[in-house]
Amino acid sequence: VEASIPEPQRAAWKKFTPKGFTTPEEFEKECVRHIETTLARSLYNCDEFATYAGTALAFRDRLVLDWNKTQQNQTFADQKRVYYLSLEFLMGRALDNAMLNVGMKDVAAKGLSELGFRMEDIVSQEHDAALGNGGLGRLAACFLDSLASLNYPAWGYGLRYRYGIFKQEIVDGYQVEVPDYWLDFNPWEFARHDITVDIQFYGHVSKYQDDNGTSISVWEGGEIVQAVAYDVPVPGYQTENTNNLRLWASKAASGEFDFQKFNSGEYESSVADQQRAETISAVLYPNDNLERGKELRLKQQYFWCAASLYDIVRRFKKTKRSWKDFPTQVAIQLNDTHPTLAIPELQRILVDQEGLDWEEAWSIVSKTFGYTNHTVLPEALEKWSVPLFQHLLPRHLQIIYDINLNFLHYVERTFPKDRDMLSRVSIIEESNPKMIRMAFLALIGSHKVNGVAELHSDLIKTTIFKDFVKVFGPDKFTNVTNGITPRRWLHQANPRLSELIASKLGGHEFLKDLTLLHKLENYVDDKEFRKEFQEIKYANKVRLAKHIKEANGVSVNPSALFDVQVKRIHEYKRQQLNIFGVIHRYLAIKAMSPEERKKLVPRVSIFGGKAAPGYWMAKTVIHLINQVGKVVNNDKDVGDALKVIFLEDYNVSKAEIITPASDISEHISTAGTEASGTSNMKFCLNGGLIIGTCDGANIEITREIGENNIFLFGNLAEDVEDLRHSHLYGTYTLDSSLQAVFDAISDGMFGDASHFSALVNGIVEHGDYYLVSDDFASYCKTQDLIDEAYKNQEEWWTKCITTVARMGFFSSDRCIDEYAEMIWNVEPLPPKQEQ
Ligand code: GPV
Repeated sequence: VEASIPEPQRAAWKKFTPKGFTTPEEFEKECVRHIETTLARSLYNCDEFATYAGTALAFRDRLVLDWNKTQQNQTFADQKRVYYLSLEFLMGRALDNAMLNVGMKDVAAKGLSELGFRMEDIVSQEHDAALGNGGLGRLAACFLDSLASLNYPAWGYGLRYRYGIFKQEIVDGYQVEVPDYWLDFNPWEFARHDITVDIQFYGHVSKYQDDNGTSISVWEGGEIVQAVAYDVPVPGYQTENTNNLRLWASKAASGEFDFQKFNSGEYESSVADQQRAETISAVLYPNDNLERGKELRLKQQYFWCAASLYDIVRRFKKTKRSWKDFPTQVAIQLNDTHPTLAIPELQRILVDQEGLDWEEAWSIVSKTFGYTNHTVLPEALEKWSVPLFQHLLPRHLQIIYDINLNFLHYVERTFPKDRDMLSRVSIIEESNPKMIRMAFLALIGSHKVNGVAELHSDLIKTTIFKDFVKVFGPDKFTNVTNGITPRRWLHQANPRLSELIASKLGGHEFLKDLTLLHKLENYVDDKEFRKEFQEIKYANKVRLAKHIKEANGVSVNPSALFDVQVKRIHEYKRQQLNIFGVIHRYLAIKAMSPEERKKLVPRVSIFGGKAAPGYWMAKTVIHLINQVGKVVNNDKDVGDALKVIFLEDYNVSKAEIITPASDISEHISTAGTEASGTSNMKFCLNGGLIIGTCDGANIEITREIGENNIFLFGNLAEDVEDLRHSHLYGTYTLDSSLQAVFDAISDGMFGDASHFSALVNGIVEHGDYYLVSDDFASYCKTQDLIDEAYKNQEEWWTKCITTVARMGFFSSDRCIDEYAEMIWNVEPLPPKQEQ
């Protein structure tokens, strides 16, 4: 690689390469310099936001220096890199993370206080980067943190949405969506106006003969949109290694400005055309575990895949290696099926543009990709209609047909007796219109397919991908159980617990090797340790109570049992089961004497989460929760015994306040529906217990922490199908306590009952698909067990501490090491030591 500054001049250059700050004074100098120059503010108009901005810019400078060195090191090292393609990166705030990762938070806190500000106030000025819906997007963010912290040469590729996930407001108990314009001030990105890719859409395919008489396909006509790169530095923890997250923004291609229109006075409509190009990356689709087949979404997917692959191929070509080396230099991981178009796109580049023959190209393609599946829910499996696809991406449709043809020929040869097999495994579903099954394409074009927890990885092999296990053999399928980064979800969200653990384990090494937590088992009976552990939980609850008071105007008792369910609102996640349980509890309280009520364990039921804007049932659940809260929280008979809170606009930064403050959190999906869940891991790591079904990662959490430390209930995945059948065709009666809850709702106890009839009828009349009634009795019984367990405080805290000690397995570092070894075959690249 050629340096742009000639050797004789490099000394001058190096002399002035910034070194960054190390003391509070040096930090203050940088912070104030940015406030006064970069931001053009002064002593007289510097508020908390400007101070946040100055602090962020000072740390950004530091990250950029590390980022530059890392990228140079990766280029010189010339070893295999990982590319993580995800339509969602739910990053949250960056400043706190950056300060902790470079080990300078204390320095900055001292500097800020000398300037007259408190760290907490400054950190909370930052707008969340919310380019994701829920678990899938947050997993991608945890993975970036681990990849950087473990020194893997890795890039993330995504879209730079102008609007992230909407902001949720609760108005009269209903969800209202407000656009999240987050780019007013974003110091964490670097616009690379010189790194652009032209992306083609529409048009047609022509066939030509080349000089040797072979026919070549050329995609012609249509329109061009330009992709512009925006780079976000991703710092590792206690390492100089700083990786890159490249996000693409769309704009009108240069030369696309319509001078015809301009000259004929249609200037405004010409500008409108420009804006149309920008809509591709304008907004994140707000659906979680649901696919809706919109053309603009397909455009987003192709735009992002094509830009990313162009970039990856361009970088590979600089190495001057032969194409057969591509899979030894490049690993691309597909985060769900959203980036599946990268498969036909790479095949197109190799065949149409680089002139490889089909077989050679396909062998490269199918060694390069790995595909992670995140759901078995049928409504979430992506399918694109063939006519739409034909219109937007005509050449890719041909390529997919050829991939399918070759694949089906192989299947036919291998299973000559099973005639139905072909239609079952075909990438094309023979419906009207025909549909392209993206999960099948992703699977066929990848060398490994993984699920995200053991149960889920088993389920994909027996349900949606059953036939493919026969075709490819079981070794193509594997499991990588999800994990979370302990840096954000322990050290940053719960600094006091992190320090307590460090004081016992002799330092913060556990943040890099979370299995070291097991040593905490030595302190389970340590009086002093237990006391501090409890005090920390209590302080975290006080902090959340303060937030609830400010946000909801309701006073909650920090000594009550905090029962939390925060996640996207979805029928399969069963917030309805939780709120029906709350109503059941309320009815029981109302039936008690004042003496009996005094003996109860006071409880605060806390909910949070967004509903997709078009998901009426989910919105009804939010409305019901708020209506129940209104009644319960104002009922003098109830007092502290029960409070019901819906926290508005649940997001990553709120999760950092909520997670450390729970006593019990709820992970109660119908068995077999939640692929993994990751917040279950976050709550346990912060010393909260969980109530859950035998689903997703709950099962492995139980195995790790022991079944005495978790409250499991409900039917098993293996029984779900039969139960559903019995609802529809068998003899079946509704659970009687649930009937009492429904009676209270229809009596109008929580307002106009007609508002909730669809919710109730889904269970009573339409087959109770999510088995709320089947699990209700065991859910309520388990909630009673929790009350009993909480009364025995000594045992309770033993459970909590033991849980933390046994959570080592669930670090996303373990996860990334597993991907690296089993799927990517990449090695870490430690930063070069400065000479
Ligand atoms: I597919 N997940 C998500 O957040 N959004 C989606 O569109 C799809 C999956 C989630 C799963 O629901 C969780 O169980 C899982 O823990 C998470 O992806 C990460 O794997």
